[in-house]
Amino acid sequence: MVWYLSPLSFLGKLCWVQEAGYRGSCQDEQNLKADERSRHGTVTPSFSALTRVNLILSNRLGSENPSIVAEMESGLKPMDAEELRENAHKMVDFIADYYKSIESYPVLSQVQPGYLRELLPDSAPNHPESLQDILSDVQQKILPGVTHWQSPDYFAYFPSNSSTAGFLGEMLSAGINIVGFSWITSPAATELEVIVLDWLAKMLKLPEHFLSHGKGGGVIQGTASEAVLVVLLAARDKVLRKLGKYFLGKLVVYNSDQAHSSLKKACQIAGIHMENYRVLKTDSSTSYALSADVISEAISKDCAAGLIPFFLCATVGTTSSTAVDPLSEVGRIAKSNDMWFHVDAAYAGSACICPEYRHYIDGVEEADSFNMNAHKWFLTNFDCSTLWVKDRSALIHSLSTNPEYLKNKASQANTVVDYKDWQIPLGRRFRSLKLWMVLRLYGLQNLQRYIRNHIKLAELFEELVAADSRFEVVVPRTFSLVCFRLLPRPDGQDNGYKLNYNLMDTVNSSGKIFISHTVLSGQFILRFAVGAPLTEERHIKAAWKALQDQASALLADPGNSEF
Ligand SMILES: *Cc1c(COP(=O)(O)O)cnc(C)c1O
Ligand SMILES: *[C@@H]1O[C@H](CO)[C@@H](O)[C@H](O)[C@H]1NC(C)=O
Ligand SMILES: CC(=O)N[C@H]1CO[C@H](CO)[C@@H](O)[C@@H]1O
Repeated sequence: MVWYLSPLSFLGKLCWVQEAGYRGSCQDEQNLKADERSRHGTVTPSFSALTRVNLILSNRLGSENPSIVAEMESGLKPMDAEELRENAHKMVDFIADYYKSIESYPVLSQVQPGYLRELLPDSAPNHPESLQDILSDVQQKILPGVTHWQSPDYFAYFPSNSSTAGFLGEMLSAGINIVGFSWITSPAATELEVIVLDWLAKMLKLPEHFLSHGKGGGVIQGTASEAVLVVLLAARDKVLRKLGKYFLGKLVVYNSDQAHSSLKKACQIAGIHMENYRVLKTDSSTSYALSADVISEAISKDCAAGLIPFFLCATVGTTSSTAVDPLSEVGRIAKSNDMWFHVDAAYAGSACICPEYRHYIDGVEEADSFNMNAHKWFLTNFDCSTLWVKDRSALIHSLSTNPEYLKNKASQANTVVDYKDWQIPLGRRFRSLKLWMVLRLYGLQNLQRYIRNHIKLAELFEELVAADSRFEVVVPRTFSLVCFRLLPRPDGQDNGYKLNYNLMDTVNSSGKIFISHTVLSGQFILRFAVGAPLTEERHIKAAWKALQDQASALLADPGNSEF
């Protein structure tokens, strides 16, 4: 087995990770583009964008440089240290320039579906092209199709705040490029992950049983979706080992109507029958948190019908409105029914490193597993989702394999962690490096300050909304997300649905800011999530002004009188 790294794929990775940009003047590029298009037509759709960037890079690099062309003719030299140094410096400049000018781009990409096929040739070039040309293409053709998640005017979904530390860790990981499935494939990768997850667990004051010295431990998954899938599999197999595999059709999973769709997908993958996937109702009386009575009632009903409740997922910081399920109560119900209790704190978990927000995960002691996305609100570049389990053997039981070709002394002796047995894929990246960088380069106090600052900015936005009687804040703000809406006219027909949809649509398509929406109790709600890396007070104020101006225009338009 050979895993292969070239400077070209390394550059493509840097570029991809950070949605890199390049400020170049490329007058001739336009002509070249038209020329190429007429010669080549459109691109084959089946390449992934990343593969394409790498392919373009590997084919173009060197057309300016005769020695590289000669090398390629006599046999490719894909990892030359000096070439890497030179080109990686250029790439870093390119990315730094992107961050410097990020505010000049429309936040939400303004392209139409299929735009890129028009711009790229339909097959890969035969001869190398230059890095300069490719970076020009990134500027001219790729960046217009990028939605700028790191822009200070980005307020949609949840943030994905990158940082210099996260970036450097990602860069180092791409540079070393190990595939760390077993301890032996790079002991440092496994051991650093164990240590860093223990550090983070202590910062969150997670219960001792999640730490590596006991029966539990932490692992980095790619996403919260993978995290919930692996624990669902562990829980499923644990109960089926007890009851027998024919009981699969009787297993019931519970979450609230505010929980993330990833659990539903996990059920589909894990073979849980969809009619046994329970979506429990929440409403404004609990600010959209699960209520213990609703859960108990659903469980009793299922038990009476001969079904087997086995998995209960609570959310701390729901995706719609950052509702917080009451973990202690929910956990006690799970325990008394012998169910696996999973806590999804993908977004809000980060805030719990601050003592004043830690109480939101009180009750996590009851949990069998706990998940938080460091790539959302913890300055760690995507992807890095941290998962802790109370009993790692359940996970390993479900996910381990032991083929001959992977056998080695350390694994056989059972003295090491082999993370391949804690996740779906075999191969895994050295992701702990970036989390380690973030923790070391910033330190706990700065990270706390950073969370508090975002929450303060969200508070400011909430105050601005509350001070304008045309608007309302829909649910109390808990973290850095504000849910609000423009109030409909009293005689409006659709309870403000169209009015608010149009408000979102016009501000988004202006390119000035990017917000998203949700629906709560049938109401169309606007979501304003603070947390992009460069957001400051002035961006909040400007965003609010854009929203107010648009609202005034919409309300003044006689065509909107039915709202
Ligand atoms: C974002 C989010 C997820 C899904 O995250 P991925 O890492 O993209 O799978 C799951 N749950 C909650 C509460 C989230 O906010
Ligand atoms: C924001 O507005 C855009 C452009 O009008 C629209 O296509 C998009 O659906 C909106 N974004 C979200 C997240 O709903
Ligand atoms: C390094 C980086 O980009 N992180 C930023 C994340 O967001 C906060 C608050 O807006 C900034 O202060 C950080 O600099």
